[in-house]
Amino acid sequence: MTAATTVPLSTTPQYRAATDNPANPSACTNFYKLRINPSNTGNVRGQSRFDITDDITVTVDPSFQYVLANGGGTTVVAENDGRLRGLSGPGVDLNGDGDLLDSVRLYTPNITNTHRYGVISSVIYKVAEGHTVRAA
Ligand SMILES: [Ca+2]
Ligand SMILES: [Ca+2]
Repeated sequence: MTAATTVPLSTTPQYRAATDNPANPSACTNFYKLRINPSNTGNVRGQSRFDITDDITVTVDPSFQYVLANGGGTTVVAENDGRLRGLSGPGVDLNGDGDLLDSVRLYTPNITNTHRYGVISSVIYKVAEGHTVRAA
């Protein structure tokens, strides 16, 4: 009879590759705080109408939309990646374990800032009493 050999779960290839293993840099990608997308949004609209003649009316409706938004996102970065080394540095020990050999998932959100201008205008022509044509 031989003694059973126990292999720690954390050393099996299946566990190291598991998506719920925090030591796996490709894991934990569904953590909701990495996907938040707050947004500051503002909209301003104007309305104007010009009666050019008794039969012709022009409308001009300008608008402006401002959006500053965060799309969330992550990137797995090696501790000796060029973005961390700079021109001549060795890198950064991101996980604090004393070496520069690891890859760590970093929060790398994408930011968008949009200024959207718009104008909607039309010309309304009264062909006859009760009949109008509008081109917008
Ligand atoms: Ca390290
Ligand atoms: Ca290490």
